Amino acid sequence: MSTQKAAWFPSLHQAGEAIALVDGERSLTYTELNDAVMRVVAGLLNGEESLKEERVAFLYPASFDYAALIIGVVAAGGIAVPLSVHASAGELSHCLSVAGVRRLLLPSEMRSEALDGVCHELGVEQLAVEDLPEAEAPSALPLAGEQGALIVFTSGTTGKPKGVVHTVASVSAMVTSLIEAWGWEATDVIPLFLPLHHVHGIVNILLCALWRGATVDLYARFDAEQVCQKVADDRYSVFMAVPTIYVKLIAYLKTLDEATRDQVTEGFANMRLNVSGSAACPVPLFDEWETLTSQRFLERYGMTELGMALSNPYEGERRPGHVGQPLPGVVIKRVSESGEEIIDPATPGELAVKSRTAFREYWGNPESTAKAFADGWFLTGDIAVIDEGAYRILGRASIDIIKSGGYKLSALEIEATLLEHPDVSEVAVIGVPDDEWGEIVAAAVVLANSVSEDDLVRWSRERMSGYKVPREWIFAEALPRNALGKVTKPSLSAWFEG
Ligand code: MCA
Ligand code: AMP
Repeated sequence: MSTQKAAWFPSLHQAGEAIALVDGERSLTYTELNDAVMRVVAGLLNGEESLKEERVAFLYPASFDYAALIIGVVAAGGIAVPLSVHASAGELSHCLSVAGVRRLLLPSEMRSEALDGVCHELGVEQLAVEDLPEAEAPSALPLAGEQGALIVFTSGTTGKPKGVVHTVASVSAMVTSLIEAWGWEATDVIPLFLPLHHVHGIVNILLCALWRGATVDLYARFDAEQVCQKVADDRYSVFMAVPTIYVKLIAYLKTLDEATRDQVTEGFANMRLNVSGSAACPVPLFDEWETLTSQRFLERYGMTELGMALSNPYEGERRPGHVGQPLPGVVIKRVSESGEEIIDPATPGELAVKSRTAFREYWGNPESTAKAFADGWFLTGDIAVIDEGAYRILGRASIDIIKSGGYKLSALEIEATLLEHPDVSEVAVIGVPDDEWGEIVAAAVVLANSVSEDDLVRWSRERMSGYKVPREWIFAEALPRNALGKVTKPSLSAWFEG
């Protein structure tokens, strides 16, 4: 047992024999988690005193190793770069090179010829957690608040995904503010089936639960049947998901016989909290969930760069279609296109935010970092009004940002990839409304040579994550353009409606 503790993570000192993580039949206590974290710390440092913001990437599914890495890399003074297990080799190459990664930790089953090629080209060493050298952890692990802790990638309206750098202070603030606002207790048990390369899964679920000494059940992916069995057993006290998952849960519940369905809905009813976020929760979904489970969603609004900014109250009125009020420590104003503050609550304005949870920079991209702020206010690109004291998100300022199943996707990034196809001469990508996914990706394509939709899909899947590949395609002679030659995307929506 290690006597060393990771200074920034209080539960590792306190929670002892309580269960931190459950993975199928196996469980890990906090003492064991601390040991695993300390092995990672010692192995990565291998005699050095600090990783000095080395970006250590990892490609692990939800697992004990993932948890030890995300805490251990930070405790050792490094920046944790959790990568998507669904990403293509090209997407991983972009992330590794933007973040300047030298070491990538991954289990052997995640290795591939394509990734070997990428790592060889970039000079990235690949190793598994068990390959880390056995070494002595240093006696002290001091951390400064402004030190980088985490890089998560986010799509923007320009170019490829940017690496959002959170610091020890901003991650700690995200976690402690949610623990306080949503009443986390050490007795809480939560399922984790969201991807572990985004803030929702990483911070709101994994880090909040572990920081507080609660228990997390790990799932390789979302599987309604698996999760609902545990819900029916009253295993969980807290549930957090994106709206698409609640839509899928309702569809699954409808397939069950009445007695089984009652057990599951009772399991949800018995929880202390159901949270919906990452995308707008439609009011009919809010109402249907309440009718089925008696749970009124706590809907909140967040962003990779900010963590959570707005939240309906844990105690008090939770209003459907609204995202509540600023969390403690978050200051929000709404601005017009010319940057002036909008005072009238009913006039739509872009949300501009100051918060101790805000990111430090886009890694290696001072230009984008500077553009993201106006006088110290982070510009979210989301348009909102205030209805009787509660914020309501109307949509995004840019048509080029798509939200599908809670994933934020850049239309421009998808277009740029499709244009690499030798038979594609023009392409425009938009999000079209969809009851299950919020929006789905749709592409209008002008071909230089004939190619089938199936071939284009197959080709795309090798180059982008499955969730970025367009679900709807229209092949046209030309795209609608304005006098300046720019594609008029709003008019494209009508094509897909047809
Ligand atoms: C999967 N597919 C998708 C998506 N996800 N297509 C479009 N949009 C998606 N989001 C594809 C799969 O590749 C699959 O294709 C097909 O859809 C059907 O898969 P299915 O089994 O039905 O779906 P799934 O694989 O179970 O995924 C659905 C999901 C997933 C569980 C809802 O999309 C998901 O985990 N979303 C959450 C994303 C998230 O955590 N976002 C947070 C970022 P095929 O079978 O043909 O391969 S936002 C954030 O962090 C901020 C701070 C915030 O506010 O929270
Ligand atoms: P990401 O950049 O992936 O972290 O996604 C953040 C974006 O998700 C925000 O800028 C919003 O557009 C959207 N979002 C998150 N939560 C909500 C919500 N409750 N309602 C509407 N949009 C949301």
